[in-house]
Amino acid sequence: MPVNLSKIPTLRELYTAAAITAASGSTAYYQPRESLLDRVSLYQGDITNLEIDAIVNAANRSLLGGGGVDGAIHAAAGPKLVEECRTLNGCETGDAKITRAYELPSKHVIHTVGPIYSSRNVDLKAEQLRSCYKISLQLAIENSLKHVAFPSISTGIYGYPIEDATHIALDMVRQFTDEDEGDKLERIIFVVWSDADKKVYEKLIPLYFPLEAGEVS
Ligand code: AR6
Repeated sequence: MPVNLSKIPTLRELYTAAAITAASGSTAYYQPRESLLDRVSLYQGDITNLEIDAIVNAANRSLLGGGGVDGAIHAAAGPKLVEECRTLNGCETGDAKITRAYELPSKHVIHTVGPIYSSRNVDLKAEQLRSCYKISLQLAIENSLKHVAFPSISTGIYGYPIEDATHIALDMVRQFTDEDEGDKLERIIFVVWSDADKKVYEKLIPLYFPLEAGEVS
């Protein structure tokens, strides 16, 4: 069942509904930026249903499909997706490549390869995960796409701790949207699957996308 952009709640809507509770001003990591509340979303559900410009796939280096969200995307897109992926010659960890989306309701799939987590080399893993978000956003802009939805990259089969990964995802997206080219993106959607992951995003979002002081939460 395709889900249209108008059905995906923005942060402003979530704050208003008290699904997200504002952090007090002093604890937020960034200044409030009013316009971002309408341009960033948190959505719980199946990313393959989103009827938007691009969904991001948490792929592996072969780009030829796998389990988790990757399996769901390939199953819903149909066999032409893997045919196009075969022409791409794989993808390095931290990089991203774009394809059409075939039978999916979205227009494109951005395939990125997150790091396989290990507690050794944490700095490298974090840098690779940041790069997944950054390069995916850059690819969207290069292709004149206005909406991008991210699953929680690397936090399933690849084992990245959800809180650490969520800080990275929110921080990278906030930094990117604060840069000039970030203004070209009309909607960035964080997609969560489990209730536990949703709670982590709800807790951390106010640190990166705070309300103006005095705004009702
Ligand atoms: N919609 C949204 N999120 C989903 C969906 C879905 N349909 N299905 C799962 N998730 P994972 P990774 C969530 O394991 O850790 C594959 O085999 C899931 O709950 O899909 O980056 C690839 O080929 C979790 O929060 O990706 C690679 O080999 C998040 O998506 C490897 O897994 C990411 O979990 C990549 O592992």
